[in-house]
Amino acid sequence: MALPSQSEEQIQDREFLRDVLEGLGRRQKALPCKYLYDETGSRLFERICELDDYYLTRAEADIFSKYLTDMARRIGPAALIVEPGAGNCKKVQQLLRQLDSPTGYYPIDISPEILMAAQGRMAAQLPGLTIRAAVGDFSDPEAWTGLMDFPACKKVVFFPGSTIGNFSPQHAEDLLAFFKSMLQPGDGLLIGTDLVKDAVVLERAYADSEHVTAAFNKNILVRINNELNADFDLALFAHRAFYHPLRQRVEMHLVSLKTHSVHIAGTRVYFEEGETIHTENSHKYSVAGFNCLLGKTGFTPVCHWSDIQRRYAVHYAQVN
Ligand code: AVI
Repeated sequence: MALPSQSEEQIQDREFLRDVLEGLGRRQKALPCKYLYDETGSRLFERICELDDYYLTRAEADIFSKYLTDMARRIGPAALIVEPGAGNCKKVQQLLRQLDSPTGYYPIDISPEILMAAQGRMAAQLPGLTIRAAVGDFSDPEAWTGLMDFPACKKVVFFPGSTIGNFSPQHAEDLLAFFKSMLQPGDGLLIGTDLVKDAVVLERAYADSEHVTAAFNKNILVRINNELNADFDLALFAHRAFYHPLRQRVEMHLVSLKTHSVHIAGTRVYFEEGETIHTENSHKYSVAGFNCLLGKTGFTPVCHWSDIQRRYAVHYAQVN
């Protein structure tokens, strides 16, 4: 097999290369799930959200439609909504419309393009609402400094989509504790979690019959090929997703279908037949388990709303 022409020095995204080589150098090969989301990955994820098998998005939307008035009542008047990882800011709109005289909206996202486009759309759709977008990593205190431009008021962190599930339990605890550190007593957290359920339902959601999740998972290899001058043969990897009941999480892997090697910016990486690259965890919570996590991080669980089939929950918690 010919060595790729582009050497390590010519790669633009050094951090991506470092993370990939470090992850693929481990005994259990792994890649950070944040790399699933380039432009193609984000588009594939949007398609996943529309799949019948991926019930999470619909269950959450049903909960919001049904209990919006109650949520707005719990939050109360003149609140400032902060949305870490806001993306296209779509989900928050019906909440902002329902709230009594919201003080403003503060979306935080790493992508300036997506955020600016969303800010423009929202300004047109919700005239009169003060929006101040912050470009940055939402786990960095720097991204939250713009909150000081708003008058003192109740703040509510809005974190939908079961995004918290993609963090390990320890990182989820650290992230919630960080959110809490950015808030004051009486401020709130409105957060979505996927609930523990039957493994068959969970596995269908992450190994859908239309193979969109498989394409989403394999896209990480396409990205490594394109950006890190690698020669992954996609036909030699299969998508696998399974529920791990003890860890209460769905794991996503790419399985090597035969023993072979791959070059990444001049470094050779070996794969045994059946060896996997672990690409994502999606943790599932019971309501009691999530309340326990909230309690550990300085939040008091106030209430939660669930769909009829109890597949998903939206929790409201307050800072002690
Ligand atoms: C973004 N996140 C909440 C999704 C999830 O369900 O864990 C990502 C995803 N991965 C495969 N399908 C969806």
